Amino acid sequence: MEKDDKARWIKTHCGRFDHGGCGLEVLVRDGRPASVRADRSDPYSKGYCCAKGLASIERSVHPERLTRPLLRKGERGAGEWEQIPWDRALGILADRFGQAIRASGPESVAFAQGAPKGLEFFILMRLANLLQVPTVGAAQHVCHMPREQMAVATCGFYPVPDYDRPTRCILLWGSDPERTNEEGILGGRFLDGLKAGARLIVVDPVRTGPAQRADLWLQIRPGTDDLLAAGLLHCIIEEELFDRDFVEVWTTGFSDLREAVGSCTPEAVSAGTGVPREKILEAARLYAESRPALLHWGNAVEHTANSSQTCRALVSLMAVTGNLESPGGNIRAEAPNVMRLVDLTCLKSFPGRADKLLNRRYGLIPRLLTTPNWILFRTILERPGSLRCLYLQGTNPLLTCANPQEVRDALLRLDFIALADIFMTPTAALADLVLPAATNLEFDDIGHYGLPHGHLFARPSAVNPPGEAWPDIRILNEWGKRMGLEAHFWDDAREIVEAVLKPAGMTYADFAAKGMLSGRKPYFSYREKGFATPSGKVELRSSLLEKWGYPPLPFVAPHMGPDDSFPLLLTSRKPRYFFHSAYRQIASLRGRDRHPGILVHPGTAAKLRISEGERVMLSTASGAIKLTARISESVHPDVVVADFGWWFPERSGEGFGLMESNLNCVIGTNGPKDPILGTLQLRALPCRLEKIDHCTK
Ligand SMILES: Nc1nc2c(c(=O)[nH]1)N[C@H]1C(S)=C(S)[C@@H](COP(=O)(O)OP(=O)(O)OC[C@H]3O[C@@H](n4cnc5c(=O)[nH]c(N)nc54)[C@H](O)[C@@H]3O)O[C@H]1N2
Ligand SMILES: Nc1nc2c(c(=O)[nH]1)N[C@H]1C(S)=C(S)[C@@H](COP(=O)(O)OP(=O)(O)OC[C@H]3O[C@@H](n4cnc5c(=O)[nH]c(N)nc54)[C@H](O)[C@@H]3O)O[C@H]1N2
Ligand code: SF4
Ligand SMILES: [Mo]
Repeated sequence: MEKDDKARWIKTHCGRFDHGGCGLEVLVRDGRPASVRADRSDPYSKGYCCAKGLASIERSVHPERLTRPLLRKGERGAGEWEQIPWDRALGILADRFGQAIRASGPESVAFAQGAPKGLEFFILMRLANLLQVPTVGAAQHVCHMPREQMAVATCGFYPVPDYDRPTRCILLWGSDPERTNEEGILGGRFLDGLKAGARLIVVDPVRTGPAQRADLWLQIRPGTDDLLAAGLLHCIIEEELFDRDFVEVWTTGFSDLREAVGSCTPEAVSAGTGVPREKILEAARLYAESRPALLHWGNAVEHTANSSQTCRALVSLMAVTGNLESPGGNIRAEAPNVMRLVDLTCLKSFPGRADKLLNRRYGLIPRLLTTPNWILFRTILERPGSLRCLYLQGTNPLLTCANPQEVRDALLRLDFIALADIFMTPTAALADLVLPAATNLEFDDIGHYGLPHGHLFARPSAVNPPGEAWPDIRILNEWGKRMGLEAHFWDDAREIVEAVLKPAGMTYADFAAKGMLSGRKPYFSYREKGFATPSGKVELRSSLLEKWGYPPLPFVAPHMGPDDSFPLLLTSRKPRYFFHSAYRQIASLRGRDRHPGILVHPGTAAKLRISEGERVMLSTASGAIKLTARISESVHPDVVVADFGWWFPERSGEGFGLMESNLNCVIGTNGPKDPILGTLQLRALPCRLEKIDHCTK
């Protein structure tokens, strides 16, 4: 879209720095972005905006942006590229994928998606489904699917914390909304809840910002969330603090649950989690006796090999305390009346899909849209030739998947790799075709589509994309038409947002003017309709899991403990100033966090003779990386907390230092996995920390 040349402020929403949601105003002068600020009039973010949002322009005009389609010239990874026009790039995409599909069937090609950024994931799913391609690799097994799938199996919906109504207690579990705005619940909303008087319980091994504000901070030993959740259930049941009326009328399997958590006494839980017995009792009482109370959960509960049952136990906590669908508790947020996900993704065009998922070979739940990316890469290695072409969209698996060596080996086995990104990355460097994508300032997009909070945010473009960069949805739209799917794609990709909004009876211009669209939040709707489970009740004992052959009750899995070789326990969290592996090249953000670090308790550091700022070697049974020691009282002496997602864009000549500080180098893919969702053990790994000049490797 050509922009006029008057200076004007354009209202839009932040995106691609986390799940997004803050209202931004962008000053555009002569078609160029000149300034960005928080939109104080935004009803959701109310003027809240972080350093990343303020770097939106810096990202858009960054000199290292990819601006032309690039075709590999030399060896894979040699960094020699030929700039080619879009017409040729699309021709290559269509030929390579078309040939593979004709010769070996749609199962011989795959797509992969990173954390969804806007509508592009759903258009990618649409293309996959129309082509009957079952394999779309993604991180969902470690990001939202444990919570979502287990909640839906248990109570028929995904219970989101209700910050719209006053709440008396917030139980913040494994999330730090001040750093991450997990799922787009802005940290500001959490802080508003506290200001309005809610008591706060934080379950986190790190003394985070919220932990410092908390009435009760449970400094949990990493990876023992299943035990703590079972322990709270035990106390609430044994002390009869549960909501008796709700439990009697609206749940099944209460006595089975009681039995399942029977051995999780405060003493046993204290021994396993490291949380003092008194604090466990206090937390159980505070959460159960404050009505309403909300449980605000995060990604950390999805990073162990027992993620499903941990999430089941947490939903059970919401249920037995009567907080489901209760104002100020955990509620069901309906999506606004826009095009439904099944329609946008053309899910019904691919009837046998679930049976064709690679997930079946690993016995995973038959309800996932995507394939855990470790299964995708393992299949390439273990069944040579079965997968030939891969299209990666907004993902950098060499940094974000466990065992990057395995990822690299798998990528190199493929006949053809195409990838869309906004910057050159270590993964893009191995591709045959690299496509330049646009950022949210550069095209009209819809934020939070498909997220469970029931809000959509308008992200109208402020400027044109640099050079020949295209929005992902345009790339997919044009590619789809070249695959013979003209009937299912649009003449112009700009029609996509109009089509999505049509059921709401509005145009994109109307939506952009409104800024935000919210669905209904019906409280206590189960009283009329029951819960959307086979029994119509909250299934504390899950009949669906039982039917699919999994344990129907939450249980506590064995926890990996430190040993003589690996005496410490490693965990991690998301980077405050970056999005996973992205944006280390943005100067204003890099200036705030220059080097990959690891939090170490002063006592531990003293024992190891490690000082602040010193480079150290972190080793696990799977590998070793170098990090900078950050000595901090915020962690337990037995625990270290490493930064995630690090590579060095400034070192393109030496492979970006890919394996040097990449957290996933110390995380393996051979260990235990969650049997229902395939979650890898990303946290709570036994490890060792050494001075670099002392280390044995
Ligand atoms: N060890 C460990 N591993 C983890 C996690 C962890 O906590 N620990 N977290 C997991 C989680 S929750 C997730 S969601 C995944 C994330 O995994 P990925 O999504 O692979 O992570 P990113 O590094 O954000 O990769 C996104 C890439 O998208 C590019 N990008 C940004 N915007 C756009 C766009 O609009 N279009 C295109 N085409 N590209 C764009 C960025 O430049 C970046 O290179 O990682 C998972 N892996
Ligand atoms: N700045 C920024 N924001 C982001 C992202 C980003 O990369 N950067 N990524 C986005 C994405 S895709 C996601 S999924 C979300 C995730 O956002 P969050 O849900 O906030 O997840 P994390 O930051 O991974 O971890 C949250 C907290 O878990 C704690 N923790 C670590 N191990 C354990 C444990 O074993 N048990 C418990 N109870 N807590 C533990 C950490 O100390 C941290 O405070 O963030 C989104 N927002
Ligand atoms: S908090 Fe998230 S949505 Fe808000 S400005 Fe920062 S990155 Fe953007
Ligand atoms: Mo995520």
